[in-house]
Amino acid sequence: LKMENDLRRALERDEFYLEYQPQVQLSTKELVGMEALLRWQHPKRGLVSPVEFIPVAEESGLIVPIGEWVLTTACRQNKEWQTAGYRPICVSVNLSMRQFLQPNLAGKIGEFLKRIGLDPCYVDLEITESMTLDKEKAFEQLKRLKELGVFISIDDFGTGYSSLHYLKNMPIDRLKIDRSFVSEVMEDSNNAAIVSTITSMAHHLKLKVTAEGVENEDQLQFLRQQRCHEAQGYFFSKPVRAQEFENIFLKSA
Ligand code: G
Ligand code: G
Ligand code: MN
Ligand code: NA
Repeated sequence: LKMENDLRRALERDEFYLEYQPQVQLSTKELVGMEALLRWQHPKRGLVSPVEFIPVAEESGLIVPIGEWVLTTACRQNKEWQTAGYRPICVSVNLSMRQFLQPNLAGKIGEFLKRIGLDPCYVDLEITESMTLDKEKAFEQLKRLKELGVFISIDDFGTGYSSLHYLKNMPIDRLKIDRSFVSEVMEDSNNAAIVSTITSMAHHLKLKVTAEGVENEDQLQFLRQQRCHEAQGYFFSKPVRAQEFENIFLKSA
């Protein structure tokens, strides 16, 4: 309850900020995207992990205004960088369950993007497998978002409820292989088999596939051999603040 009250004030007190983590195309080593990750600088507790506060925000409904802040801030930032003349890249934003199930989500996002002048093709919405449990609702939401022209990714793929049926039928664009499979891919042959199978399946289904949590060159090499499209992880960079992202990744791209 204490955290809930603190969260309630965090938006107006400007305690949130975003970090960005690069996403790299493996065939060209080109920067193609960035994932926006929410950070909360609590005045007394210091930096609080989203793992701690997102569930509280979700439970209380505060995730809706907080998620809206994340989405609008990340999209404005992306537009700002395009206006500054950097080569356009896509920004990935994590959606929570409540946000995803909001009526007229696509309408609101569409209006906002039009207002700031950002092409929807530079926005990627990350949802998790569990959000598609209610198949009909999820299908309707995804259909509207796809009509809008944004990109849809399944985050943490392989850790949740994944029926092959929904992969075949849901209008999605990309699978993000969960980092638990990538992390030991060189040591654990089961992980190697899982990564290889997900990548191959993505190719057959004409989906993009991104590996998360890439931390070393060996993993990268393995992923290239599997023809995985993109990668993200500490090997390239941890998530960093906007200014640092611009200095390190945009100015050199
Ligand atoms: O960046 P970090 O490893 O601390 O993130 C931990 C978890 O919090 C991840 O599962 C990530 O998806 C989630 N997360 C980070 N930012 C957001 C956000 O803006 N919205 C939601 N719903 N989840 C987020
Ligand atoms: O669930 P989601 O994929 O949104 O989580 C992203 C989180 O994973 C981020 O909070 C980020 O801090 C973390 N992360 C990103 N790259 C790596 C990595 O290479 N290794 C580990 N252990 N965590 C990572
Ligand atoms: Mn994510
Ligand atoms: Na993940």
